[in-house]
Amino acid sequence: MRDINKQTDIFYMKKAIQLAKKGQYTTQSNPNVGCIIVKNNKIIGIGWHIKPNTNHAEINALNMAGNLAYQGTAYISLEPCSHFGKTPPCCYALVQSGITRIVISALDPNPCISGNGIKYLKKSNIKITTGILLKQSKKINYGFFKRMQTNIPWIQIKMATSIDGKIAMHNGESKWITSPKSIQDVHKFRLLSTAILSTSQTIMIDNPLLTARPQQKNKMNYPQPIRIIIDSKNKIQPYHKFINELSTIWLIRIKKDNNFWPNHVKQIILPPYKNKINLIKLFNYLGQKNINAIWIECGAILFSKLLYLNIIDELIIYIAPKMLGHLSKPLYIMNKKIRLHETLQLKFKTIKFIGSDLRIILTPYKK
Ligand code: AOF
Ligand code: ZN
Repeated sequence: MRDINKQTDIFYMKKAIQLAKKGQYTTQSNPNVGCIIVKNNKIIGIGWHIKPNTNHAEINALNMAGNLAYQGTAYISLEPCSHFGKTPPCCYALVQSGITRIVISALDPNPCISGNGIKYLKKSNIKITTGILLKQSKKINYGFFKRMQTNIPWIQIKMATSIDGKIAMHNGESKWITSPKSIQDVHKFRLLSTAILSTSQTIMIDNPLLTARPQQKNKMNYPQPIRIIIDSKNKIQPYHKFINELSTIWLIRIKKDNNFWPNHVKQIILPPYKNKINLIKLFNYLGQKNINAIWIECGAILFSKLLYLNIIDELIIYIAPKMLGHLSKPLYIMNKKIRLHETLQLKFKTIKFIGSDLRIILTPYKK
């Protein structure tokens, strides 16, 4: 009997997680949450969180279920909130609806909720089951969980290389090492991120727009990630091509310049370390600004520094079946000769063909 109940819980929780995913391009910096209300084996309410400042998933599902929710069961992919944020607590609405059982996947890592939602519901005599499909519900909120637990965003870095690990020719030429299919794949990742981070060096060399440009028409109107440029020497000027795109830009600098910048461009001043931006302080700052997930596209210098700092969560490496030769530019730069036992250790996570290229996702081997 217990097993049958568990199968039923998994069945509905899967649906709640699918609903949660509908918000994956729009909920930043809130989590993706889905909710299903069931009574007598029938779904009577569904809801998901669409974007900040709007109803949470549970409220949308309760609104749909109306009075039928009485004595029903709610399946929610994240612990219902117990706080007055931009919206009132979902726990109160759930108790008022007369729901008698709530199945929750993950506890909310938000310190002002974590466990308090469940405590409140239990006190109100609601039966609680937790931990159903925990891995899946965390996976759709990797950025939110990491930021809430560490105050630092989830950090992904993308590089494109040849089979011999080179990222540009000796003269800097690098467009395009990988195929159009890989480039399209990158746009999907960009769209899922809260921010895209790069450097003024990359802007000077590649002149990119750093916007997310998915091919599918239904995704074209989703909010654009914030573009963050590390620019410690104030090299970025109002005439650079990417400034013409109107999505938000943050120039991370040591001091402001006196240029007249359009409204979507903000200069952010951070304390320097040896005349450069202190990267640890930068990521802490971005966490404080509620940035859940950062997608980095940069050159070998920043890539190597971030690996050295052991601050990256995932490396996404596109490998083209090309040989650029030993005079071209390497992926990883070190300022000293090292022995084999001193090398940086990574772990393979996934590998996939993207057109004629390979996409390898790796994680650093954290000690
Ligand atoms: C839920 N259901 O659908 C979501 C929750 O500022 P607010 O009021 O929107 O609250 C945001 C916080 O609420 C967010 O940090 C997270 O802890 C939780 N999100 N909770 O019960 C939802 N999106
Ligand atoms: Zn809520």
